[in-house]
Amino acid sequence: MRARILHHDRCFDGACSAAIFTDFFRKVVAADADVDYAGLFHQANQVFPDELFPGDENAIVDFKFAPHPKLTWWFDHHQSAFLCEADEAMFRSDRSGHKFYDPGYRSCTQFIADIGRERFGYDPTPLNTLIHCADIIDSASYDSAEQAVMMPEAAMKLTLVFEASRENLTQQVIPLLLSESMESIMRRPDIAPVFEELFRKHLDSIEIIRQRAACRDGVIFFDLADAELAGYNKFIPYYLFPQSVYTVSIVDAGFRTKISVGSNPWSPVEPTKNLASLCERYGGGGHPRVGAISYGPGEIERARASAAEIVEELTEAAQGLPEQGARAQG
Ligand SMILES: [Mn+2]
Repeated sequence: MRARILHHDRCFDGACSAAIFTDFFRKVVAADADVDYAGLFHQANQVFPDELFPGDENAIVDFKFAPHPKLTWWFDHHQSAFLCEADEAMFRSDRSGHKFYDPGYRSCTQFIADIGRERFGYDPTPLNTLIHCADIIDSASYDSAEQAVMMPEAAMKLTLVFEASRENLTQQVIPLLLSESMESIMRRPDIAPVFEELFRKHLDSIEIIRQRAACRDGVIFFDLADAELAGYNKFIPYYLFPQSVYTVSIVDAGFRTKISVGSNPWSPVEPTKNLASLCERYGGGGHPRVGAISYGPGEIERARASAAEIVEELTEAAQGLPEQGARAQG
C-alpha cells in the first residue's frame, strides 16, 4: 500500500508531525506501507491539486484542511485551519474518524501523539524528545533570547535547516527523525555544512543589527533599508538589548518596505501596549505582542516617518511600567 504524507514545510513542527504520523501509521494502520512526503506552503490562493494525493492513503499534518475526496487522514492545530466555511462544514460532517482538529495544542506533533494514544492504542513514548522539542519550538517558548539566537541545541539547529534550506532536504530528514537522534542528524556530512552556512549568515545579521541598532528608554530602533538583509531572526534585538521592552525596525524586502514592531518576551517589565492595534492604525496588523506594517516598494521615507512616530509612542508606553521579576524567568 502506498501512503502520501503532506506536511507544513519550512517548519520544525511540520517535519516532526510527519515523522510521528509515519510511526503511528506503520504501527497502527499498515506496517509495510510505502510512505513518501511532500511539503505544503501557505499561499494567497491555496489550492490542493489531485497530484498531491497519489496514495491509497493520503494524510495532511500541521496544515490546512483540504476538501479533497482522497484525503483520508488530517491533523491540525492552527487557528485558521479552513479556507472557507464549506470546508469546515465538510470536516464537521466527516465520519471517517481519521480527521482531527484542536487549536488548543501548542504543537501538532503532541496532538498526533495524544490522539494516537487515546483513540488507537499507539505508544508515542519512544518519540518523547521529538514531541517535547516540537512543543517548545512551535510556541517559541525559549528560556532566553540567547537560547533563541545562539541555537545551542540540536533541535534549534535543525529548525534553522528546515526553515532556510533548499527544497526536499526536509523530506530526506523526516524518516531519520525516527531512527537517529537529532544530534546525530546534525553531524551528518549532508546536513552539517548546510547548517554551518546558514548559521554564518545568521551571525552576520547579528553584527549588522548590532552596528545599526540603538536602545533608548526601553525602545530599540534600527533601519536596515539600505542593508543587504531582507529578514532577520526576530529574537536578535532582545539578545543584544536584554533590558529592552519594544523593538521597531525598517527592512527593505524588495517587494515591500516593512516596519516590524515587537515586544521582548524576556522583558524585565510586562509590555502592555497592543501592537496589533497600533499597527492597524498604519494599515498593518499582527498579534498583541508582535505586529508589522507593509508599505509599497521604495516607500522608505514614508516608513521612516511612521517608524519615528511609533518609536515615540512606544517610548511613552514603556515609561513607568512596573517591574515584573517573574517574567524574566519565563
Ligand atoms: Mn505546528
